[in-house]
Amino acid sequence: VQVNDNADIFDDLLEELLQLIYSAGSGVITTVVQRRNSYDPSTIIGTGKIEEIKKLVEEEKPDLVIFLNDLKPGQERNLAEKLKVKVIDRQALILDIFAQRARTYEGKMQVELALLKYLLPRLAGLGPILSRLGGGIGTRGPGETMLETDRRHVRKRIQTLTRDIEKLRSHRELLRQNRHNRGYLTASLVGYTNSGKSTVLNLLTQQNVKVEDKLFATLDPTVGKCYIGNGIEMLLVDTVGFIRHLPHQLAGAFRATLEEVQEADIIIQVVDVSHPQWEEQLNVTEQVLEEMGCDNKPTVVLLNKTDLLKGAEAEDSLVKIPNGIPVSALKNIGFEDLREALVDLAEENYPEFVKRFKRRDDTYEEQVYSTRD
Ligand SMILES: Nc1nc2c(ncn2[C@@H]2O[C@H](COP(=O)(O)OP(=O)(O)OP(=O)(O)O)[C@@H](O)[C@H]2O)c(=O)[nH]1
Ligand SMILES: [Mg+2]
Repeated sequence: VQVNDNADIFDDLLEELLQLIYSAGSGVITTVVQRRNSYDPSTIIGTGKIEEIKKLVEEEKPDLVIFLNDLKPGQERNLAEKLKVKVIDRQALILDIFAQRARTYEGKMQVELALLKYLLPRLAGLGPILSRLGGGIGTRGPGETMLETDRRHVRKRIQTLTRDIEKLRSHRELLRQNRHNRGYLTASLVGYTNSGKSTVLNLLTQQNVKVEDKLFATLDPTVGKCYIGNGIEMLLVDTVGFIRHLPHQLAGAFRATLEEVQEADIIIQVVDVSHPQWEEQLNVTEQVLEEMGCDNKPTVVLLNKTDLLKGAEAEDSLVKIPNGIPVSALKNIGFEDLREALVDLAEENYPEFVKRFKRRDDTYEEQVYSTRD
């Protein structure tokens, strides 16, 4: 539903929703848009539109109808009853992607926690709708087994998960302190989802993080060691991608990743400058960094995917972000400039640390570089 408060970015939000659906491994039969001055409180769309969609549902028999707008539990129920099909919103879709991608023990706990918090207010009255379902989006995670149990059970599980995650958190805290003691500065790769963070990490650290042309390919933080020059070694941390209007359950739940950013000595912002909305994506990232109190950390901005740009366009992004470093992670272009910038940042901001831990072995540099290329 396009309303006044989302009118200017509506098309882009819709395009992103389609990408999210593909990233969840699903497909789109058809898209229906309604322009209104305000949402209908009980169903957000109007009665005429409901009839139209109901007909489409009868003809096309989709597994589910996904709304771009956030739905309240009651609205979701009303729509599902009227349309006779499962209805979910963008938040549930993002949760589903996260549920598919989480790999580590902690990642899985975080996702389960987020799913349960999302489901709790929706448990009443879900029975007949959910039981009609086969597989696919919205059916993963604890949803179906939780139906038989009651809400008290869910609350208890939420408590347990919260406590266990807290325990793991203090463990991670220790690991991080260890990094400093062992002589590493840490740089966090942050940026909008699909901007190329994992590709950069793989390139610089010879890791093998899964790179995909999908939103939220990375969920669990990955760390790799990287020699940046001048005797300085750095740990690079790959993180979950940012997206506008991240479901708040997830923003909280993915503290694991966010904490990595908060604890980082240096931030490497990765921007996909070939994306038509890259400036807005950069704004979203900066806003989140600001909310996390990380906006004052030493930062480099990587203008990535410049291989997809024509000459003049690349200049254009450089004019807008004068300190940005144009690179192509796919083609390994521009990374000497990144290394230099990182050395400068490290020496400027952490001089004591650099002096104390400088590697003196001259052959080191050659070794590292010869394994690359
Ligand atoms: N043309 C081009 N494609 C790139 C470049 N860097 C990354 N890509 C592609 O962009 C897509 C996303 O890359 P990832 O490294 O997975 O992006 P990410 O930021 O880690 O994404 P999430 O983990 O999903 O948030 C992949 O298809 C990459 O191959 C680049 O410099 N040029
Ligand atoms: Mg990634």
